Amino acid sequence: MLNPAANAIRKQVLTEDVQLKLIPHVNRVAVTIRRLALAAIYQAGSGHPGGALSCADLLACLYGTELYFPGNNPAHPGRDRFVLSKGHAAPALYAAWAAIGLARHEDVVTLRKLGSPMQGHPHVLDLPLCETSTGSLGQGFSAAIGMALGLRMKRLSARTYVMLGDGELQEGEVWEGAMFAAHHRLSNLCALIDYNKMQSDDLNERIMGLEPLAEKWRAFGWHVEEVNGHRVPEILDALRMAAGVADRPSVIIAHTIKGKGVAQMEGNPAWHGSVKLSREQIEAAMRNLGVLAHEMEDWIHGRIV
Ligand SMILES: Cc1ncc(C[n+]2csc(CCOP(=O)(O)OP(=O)(O)O)c2C)c(N)n1
Ligand SMILES: [Mg+2]
Repeated sequence: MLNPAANAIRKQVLTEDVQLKLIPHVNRVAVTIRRLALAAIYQAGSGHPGGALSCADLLACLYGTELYFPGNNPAHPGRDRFVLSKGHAAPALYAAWAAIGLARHEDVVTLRKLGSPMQGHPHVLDLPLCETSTGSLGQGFSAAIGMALGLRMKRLSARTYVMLGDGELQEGEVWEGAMFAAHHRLSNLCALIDYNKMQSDDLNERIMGLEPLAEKWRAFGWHVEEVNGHRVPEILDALRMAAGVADRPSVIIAHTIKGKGVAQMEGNPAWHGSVKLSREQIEAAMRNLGVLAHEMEDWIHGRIV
């Protein structure tokens, strides 16, 4: 069921004026996420590039526009929550913070270094912007559901967003959470699935298939939107539709490409992680992402402000 405001909100996203301003902005955020996440993984000598690149456009939509921080204060109790349940994509999360000015680019490239708060998986005690530690697949989803319930109990209108990998959906915990959230009609909860069709070493369908995925979520009592996870207008539209659903949680199944944006990585499970990028590989990747020769050193060292 949609609440009456939903169509109005939807129209707002689709007006030409909003599209003209918002979409180029979100696309720029996505480019920064991809470049900076890869620079960080290169500098660390280890990390998960494939799943960081596949979720970059989703993160750009969330941090570029969707997440609401009252007074621009990301610590405000009334802030929207975001949980990266697929915590191994942490470099993309840190890069998203930097892309909108919540973190410094130069800090993102300290990824996985001794003493850095920006470790390979997000740590709640080290990172003020992190809502809960993640990395053990499935757990972030449960924590996010608890946050959504807590917000409702406190009568706060903030929303909770949580991103899961498709391989992560093989965790039994996810389906217990899905039942719980639907039972409690947590309409302030929106899950995004980075459906890149791959997990660690191979295609999901060769390990443990997920289809029919949309039907499964519907059967569990969720509102389902299905989008191309690299098309910003589609993602924004789905987020608005989800915000308008009043009686159940929503899930956005985002069809994505693992390694999106970098030719050598696209659709190749070898780039899941944990991989070390050579100098030639990072330069080729940066060129794919539109970095010009004279900008190369600055991007690789996180010197862009
Ligand atoms: C409980 C748990 N089991 C195993 C792992 C190791 N692991 C890290 S990433 C990954 C694959 C995840 O695949 P997917 O969710 O599809 O992530 P993406 O394709 O977005 O990188 C696995 C098995 C883990 N982090 N947590
Ligand atoms: Mg995957």
